[in-house]
Amino acid sequence: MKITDIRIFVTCPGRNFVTVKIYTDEGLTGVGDATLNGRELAVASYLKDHVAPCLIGRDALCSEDIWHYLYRGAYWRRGPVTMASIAGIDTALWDIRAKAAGMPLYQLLGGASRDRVLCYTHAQGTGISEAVVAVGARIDEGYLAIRAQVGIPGLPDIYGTGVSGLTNTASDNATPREEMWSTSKYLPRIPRLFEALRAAHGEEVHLLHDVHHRLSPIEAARLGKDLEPFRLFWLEDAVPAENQEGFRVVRQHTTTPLAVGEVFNTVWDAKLLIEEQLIDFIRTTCVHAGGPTALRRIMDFAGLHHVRTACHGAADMSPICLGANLHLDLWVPNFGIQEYSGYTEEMLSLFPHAWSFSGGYLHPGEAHGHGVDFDESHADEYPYQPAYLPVNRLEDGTLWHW
Ligand code: KDG
Ligand code: MG
Repeated sequence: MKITDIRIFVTCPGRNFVTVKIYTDEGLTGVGDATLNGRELAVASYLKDHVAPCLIGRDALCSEDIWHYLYRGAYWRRGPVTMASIAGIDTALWDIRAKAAGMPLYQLLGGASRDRVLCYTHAQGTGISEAVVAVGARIDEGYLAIRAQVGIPGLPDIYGTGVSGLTNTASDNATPREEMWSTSKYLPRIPRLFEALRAAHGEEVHLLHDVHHRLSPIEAARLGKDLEPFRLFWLEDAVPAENQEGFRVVRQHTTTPLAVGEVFNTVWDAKLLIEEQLIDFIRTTCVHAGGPTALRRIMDFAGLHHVRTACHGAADMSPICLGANLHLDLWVPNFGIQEYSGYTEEMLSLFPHAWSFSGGYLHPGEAHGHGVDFDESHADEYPYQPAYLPVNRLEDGTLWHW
């Protein structure tokens, strides 16, 4: 089955998505997500100018060889642009393989290890009482696991509490919005949030929190310790993740479970974290970690070391990424949880999908392939819009981790 064409679409149905579509001489097509929030056009150029021309005429069923051709063949390995590009191609090729086999992708991976996939969603508030109400509303919608974020008095809107990070942020002037950060204001606030959440909603609901890489190891250790009475499902991205050794300090001091890895591109970024069992959940996801070929290797490696999976699933990865993740989630023996922050109707109309949500769980559906399509006939209605993630500064102006 020969690859006859590869087209790259950058569309903005509310936020920018990069979509790869591969066509074959047997009429089968496959789609993959290659979105890299804030750097979409770099990935689109990498794919259009450097990848697609080298793949025309190759066997669409040789996805393993094509993966290594793109990874080793570039000489310049790893990095978010390269790995999102490889992911777009690899996800589309797995879609084609599963359609050719006449089965949903999870069946090719080894079949279902569970009936359904536990997911978590987001809830937030500017104040603690608002966050308590927001978590309650999510519980009423059927969610069993909820990530809670809250604003900090004295700071304007911070990560996870308002529009930041969830929508395009710079369509007006195409420069990143600036936020403000204070660790000393943040640290005492978060235990109060979870104390209020447990008091209002009881012990059963799974509660999660995302630090978004902002603390030093010893500060993260302190926060983990302070949160122990509230039994979090996890504390996410407690320290900047490129400092793998930093997790040793956090781990020594707290029994709060730790999750990390949404910014990782390969298993090398998490090798020490996994081998030393410094984390409980690995957050690598299809689009940023090189597609199903690479992600399932990371998942297996994590399984050997008692680390569970927790694919990143914010809305800045397209519905194709979520669809592909769900097949891996249904199969992987060491599954933990799947992030699911939802999509607008407009987004879903461009990406018809077979997955479903019910009672706090997702299922990828039984459509052949990964079950998510791309309606290219409407692509022109959603042109790319310049947009960036925010940047973050301390109160004195020092640039900080966002
Ligand atoms: O593009 C960045 C977002 O995907 C990220 O900020 C979301 O941290 C995030 C999460 O846990 O979903
Ligand atoms: Mg996160």
